[in-house]
Amino acid sequence: MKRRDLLKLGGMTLVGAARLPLLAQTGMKMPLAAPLAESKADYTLRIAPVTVELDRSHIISTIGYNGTAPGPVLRMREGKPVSVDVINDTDTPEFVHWHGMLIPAEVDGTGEEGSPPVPSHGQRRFQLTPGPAGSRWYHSHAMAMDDLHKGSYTGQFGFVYVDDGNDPGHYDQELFLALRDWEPFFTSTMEDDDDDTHNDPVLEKPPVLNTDPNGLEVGSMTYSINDKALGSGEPIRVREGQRLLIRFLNASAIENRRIALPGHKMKVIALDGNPVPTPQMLDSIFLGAGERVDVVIEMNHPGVWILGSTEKMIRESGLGVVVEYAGQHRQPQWIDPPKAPWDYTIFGTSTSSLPPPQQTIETVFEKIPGGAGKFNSWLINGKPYPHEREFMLQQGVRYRLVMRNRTDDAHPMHLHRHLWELAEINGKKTAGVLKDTVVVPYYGRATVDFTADQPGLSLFHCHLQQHMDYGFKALFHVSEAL
Ligand SMILES: [Cu+2]
Repeated sequence: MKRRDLLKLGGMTLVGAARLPLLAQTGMKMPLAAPLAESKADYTLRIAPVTVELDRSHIISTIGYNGTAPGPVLRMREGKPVSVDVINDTDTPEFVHWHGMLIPAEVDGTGEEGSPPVPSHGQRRFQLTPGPAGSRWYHSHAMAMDDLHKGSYTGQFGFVYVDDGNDPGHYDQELFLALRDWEPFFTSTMEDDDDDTHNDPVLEKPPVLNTDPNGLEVGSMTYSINDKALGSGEPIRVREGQRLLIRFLNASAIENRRIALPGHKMKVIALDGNPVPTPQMLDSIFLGAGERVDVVIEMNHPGVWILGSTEKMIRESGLGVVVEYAGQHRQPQWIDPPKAPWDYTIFGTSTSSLPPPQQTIETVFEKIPGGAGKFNSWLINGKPYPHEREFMLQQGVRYRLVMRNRTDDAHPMHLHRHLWELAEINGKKTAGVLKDTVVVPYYGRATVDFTADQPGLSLFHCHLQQHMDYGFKALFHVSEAL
């Protein structure tokens, strides 16, 4: 049976009359005692309006999964096929994307790749084999354009942890913390300092800059970690001597973030869910939209602390959580960490254990200020989406992807259904760091290597929703090996 048939089987409406012909078609044997209509999926996600109580005086209304935002942490076993029923109680078709999973386009949850939508007031069953192991996540992949109540602006996000059964368990508590902003609005003054700064040479700065006025961008003034603003909800309660494993996710549709826990170092052990060759002890970590960072923290500095954004305004507007040692009662403390540029290459090694790339794909990113009327538009290689059959790849071939960012923003770039290995960031070489998203520094360059091992369409895009919606995406066509 082909994957496509499985999906058809899974995605069909649960009406008895429609069932039998499909089963006959696929040749699948189904015991009469357990008709599919009554078989329960391993997981169910219900998309519906939810309220999120950020704090007692601030309750927002959005769309979420299973009555909450973020949705439940789904734990799956690597390589063990699962079924997921997605029920859509809203008025618009939806896509549930499994970010970081190496799965067929049919179940990847991306309209551009041809994944079928979950119809409004309908449902669809997805069957997928989770992998690779590590911190993955699921979120809406619907287009939003100028509707800030759609796609990744809503509360449709949650963690999936794919377990390989080999967790050595060297920690006392495991926490899943998603960084979020809420109530987005259009603005012409993005006054945040989301740590886009770097001291590297600006290799891709154009000799002549486009000085046309910028279009409106998306901003926020309301933040949380998971569903609570700083100061509301329960603190993270710890004891001296404990080890905390925190899996961070930047689930923002809008911005990159820097996070610190004063008085403590964070040992970065995995990026985008994949263990790094060279773990590092750091004062703060940086996450582009869509990225995950796993850290281990030794609780060796008793007190009451704020774990949160290094930007005062954002932290005080909710992006933080109190960490309280047993027996300590005082005002939560914040101390600014030393400034340090984020450098992916320190987590790497000198030589790759993977085969060298055979071909190079060159990409250049540009912004057209006001190119989409009120908003900016974004070009890859001089063109907005779609790039008619521009990126034709062959299954099994290892590619080097060069991303040249000729804009004044840092862009978190993501390639669906593939894992890439960082090769070079702003001229600094590295190897062994496996990721699915990478922040390409402003006027900078990132180079990654990946094997085109998933046939079909794979979407390559900026993970900021507005950038993606206004042109910053392309399809890689991977032709099946003969
Ligand atoms: Cu972008």
